[in-house]
Amino acid sequence: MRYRACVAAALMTGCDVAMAQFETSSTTSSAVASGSLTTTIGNRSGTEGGPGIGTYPSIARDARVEDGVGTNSFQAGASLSLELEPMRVFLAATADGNLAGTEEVVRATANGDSQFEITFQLNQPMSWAISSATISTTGAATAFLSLHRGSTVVFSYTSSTGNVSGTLQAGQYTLSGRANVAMSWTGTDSFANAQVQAQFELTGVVAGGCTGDFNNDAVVDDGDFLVFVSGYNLLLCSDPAMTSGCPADLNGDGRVDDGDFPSFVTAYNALECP
Ligand SMILES: [Ca+2]
Ligand SMILES: [Ca+2]
Repeated sequence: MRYRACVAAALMTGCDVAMAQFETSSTTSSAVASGSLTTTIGNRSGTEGGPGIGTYPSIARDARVEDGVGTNSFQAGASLSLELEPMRVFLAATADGNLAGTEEVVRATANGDSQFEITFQLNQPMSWAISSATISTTGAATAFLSLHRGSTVVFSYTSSTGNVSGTLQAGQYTLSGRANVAMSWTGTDSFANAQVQAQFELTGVVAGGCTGDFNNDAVVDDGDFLVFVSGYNLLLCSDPAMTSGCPADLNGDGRVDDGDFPSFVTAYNALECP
């Protein structure tokens, strides 16, 4: 009842303490830039960067290297910014690289890598939303933004997306993203860029929801049992026919099997959500 009371209270007064998710999340991140030149008239190389610096609510890191020999040059950059609020994350990861040279270049590279993982726990079903996400690449680059529960993919974007939203069952989740460029000299000047920018938000406790209440009607009954049986028969969360988000995988191991059954039976026997 504590969370449902909290939702009602949040409409009037805010209820960050009980609903906060990202204050207790764990975060790993890094931004690293490196580049090198090997030419007939001299060599250069450089590396900068490392783990994202900071703690909740702000984590940031910028790295940039550039150097040259004669008319040849390399530039590489990586930038990371995470701003965490109790229920919201503003994230930005970018990487870029630039190689310019002449036939004197024997070998050249430019690498930028910015990445993060935010792991958080939901003790009750919650809804999420991304108001917009810019995910783009140019040249030899990759970028993604994804959310996993165990081995189950909730979403994984590799290009820009508009407004998207959904619901999450209770469990542990990892929000991750990466912007990466990895360039090698190909005989012509080249440029690459990758960026991931988005606002990810937990928008509230799903009304009446609890573990095993897949249709969010505040009871765990035969309506939910059908969802569980459907998932159980398919087994793998990766099965294209599985209900989106694989809600019946209650322990988050990517399968709906006997490991999930005891949790469901307990909720089914209790019938009403706490
Ligand atoms: Ca239900
Ligand atoms: Ca499972």
